[in-house]
Amino acid sequence: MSESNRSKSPQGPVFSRRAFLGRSAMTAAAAAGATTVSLSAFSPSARAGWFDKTVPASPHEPTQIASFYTAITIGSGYGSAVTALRLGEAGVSTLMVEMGQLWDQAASDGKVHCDMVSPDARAMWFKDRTEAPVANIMGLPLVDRNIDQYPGVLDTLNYDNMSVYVGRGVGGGSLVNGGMAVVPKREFFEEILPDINADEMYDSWFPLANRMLRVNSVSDAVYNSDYYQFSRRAEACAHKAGFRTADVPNVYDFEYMEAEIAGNAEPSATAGEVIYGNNFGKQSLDKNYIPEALGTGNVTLRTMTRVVGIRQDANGIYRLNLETIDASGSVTERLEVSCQYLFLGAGTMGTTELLMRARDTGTLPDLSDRIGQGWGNNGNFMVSIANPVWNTTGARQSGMPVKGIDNWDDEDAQVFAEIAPFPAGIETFTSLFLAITNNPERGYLTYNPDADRVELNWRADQTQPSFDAAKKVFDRYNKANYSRYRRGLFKGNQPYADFFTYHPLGGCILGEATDYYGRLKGYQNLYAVDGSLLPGNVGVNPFITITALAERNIATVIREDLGLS
Ligand code: FAE
Repeated sequence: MSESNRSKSPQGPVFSRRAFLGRSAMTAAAAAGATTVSLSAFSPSARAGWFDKTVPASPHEPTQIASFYTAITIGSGYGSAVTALRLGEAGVSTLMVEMGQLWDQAASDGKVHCDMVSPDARAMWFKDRTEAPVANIMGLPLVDRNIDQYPGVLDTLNYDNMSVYVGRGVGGGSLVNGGMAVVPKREFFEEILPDINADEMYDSWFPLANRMLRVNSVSDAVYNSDYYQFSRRAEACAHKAGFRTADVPNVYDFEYMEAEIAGNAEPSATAGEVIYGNNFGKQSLDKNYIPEALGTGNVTLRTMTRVVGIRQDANGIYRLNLETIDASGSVTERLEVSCQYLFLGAGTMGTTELLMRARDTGTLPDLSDRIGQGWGNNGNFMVSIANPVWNTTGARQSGMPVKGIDNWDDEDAQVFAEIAPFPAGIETFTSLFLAITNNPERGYLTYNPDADRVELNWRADQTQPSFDAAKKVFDRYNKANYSRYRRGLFKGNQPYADFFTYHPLGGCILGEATDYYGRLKGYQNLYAVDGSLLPGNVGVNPFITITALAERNIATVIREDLGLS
């Protein structure tokens, strides 16, 4: 863990007057759009469940946009949010296009997001049933629920042998993630990206990302509360087995969590809220970068609008086809918008899909044949452990992990296993780990013209290196603690989950499909800015690296390509 990640409290003021203006701009745009519960909330499907179902808010009507902007950023996750802010600060008229909604309106239960215990339509992006990563409690399928289709906050892209979880809405993955904000070990960063100046990254860009995202660490008072018994227990067991543990910083505000625990603030992380969004406490991008960007007065946000096609005119101008949808998913408007500089921040899967579609259908035929290559799952591998009865883990658990077993320096079993909560509301004697392993296996994406989407080519046996490494660590853990592997939590009844990832990376790798600043080969003024740039595996949770690289890249692009400072 790097020193810069150890700070106990967020450094420096990042809530500027500009962010305040930006937040007001978001609210004003929203107010101009729709009422909180509009007609579609009275649709037959909503009425059918009138007495027993929460009625979600109707998404805001999208803001009107012009036909040309100097720059467009696609998506509103980490890469896009950083890019939009820095372009806005440089005075560049910029449009940010996001397919999901702005999550700031309460549903009929008074809350913006639902929790994990009783999820509803708000949970998932147009699905009939939730798809929680831990689907069962002790073998019983008690976790997932049938839900109404709605533009919810979490999406699963299901491919053969691998499901990819992604966030949908203003803020992208920051809305649904566990907030773990980890700077990679420098040695590993230098190994995977040898051509990026590591001094610059570690002296400037990682600290900037930490500061902007308000990364902080758990306080002793919070860590010693009931809500982290699960973590203290697993740490003690890890130490007994001879492993080191490390702090895992987070963007969840631990002062807020302390107030939650004391009963002085609305509970969020302590009330089973994470993967379907947090109502309070989490510093997601809609609380920092995005309002800052809108507050510059140069950035416009268009929600519920998906970019479906990209082409280039002879004069170099990019033309984008957009589709706007409503709460039912029906297309309400099709429009075209153009720009001089185009930044793709639609996430690893979204950016790669847009580029492969453009290359393979001939609208941007000169894109590199490296696009779609080098996809990795960041070595994600979940493990569940059954503790002996004297090792209780607690009925009350905070949703934000704060510690991990750090076995990365062991060449035979390179594992960083974060101690994850299992907030079932009862004592389960279960410890859960999200292990990040050094899996060198890579998949690739192909564009399927019939389905008009990309397919992930990933064989089931490609998770074997993760399995082998994790097994070495947890066999030793179990032996020292009289614990054993716990079945009954994951699909397939294995004590581990290797069939999904929260961390899809690659597809437009720096230095392969792009230059070392994300400029896509074959075209000018066309950039990838998100997780697709990273080579499949960063050894830790990726959003700090995505943010820091986006900061580094856009600083150079603004200076060199736009001739601004
Ligand atoms: P991302 O955040 O995925 O944003 C892309 C955005 O583009 C989304 O809002 C999309 O809706 C939008 N989009 C996609 N296609 C289009 C289109 N065609 N037109 C318009 N908009 C589009 O991109 N990482 C950590 O570092 N720590 C964690 O604790 C952690 N926990 C996670 C837990 C979960 C459940 C999940 C799903 C992810 C987690 N991650 C975590 C991963 C992290 O959130 C992810 O790496 C970043 O969000 C990726 O950032 P990007 O900028 O690449």
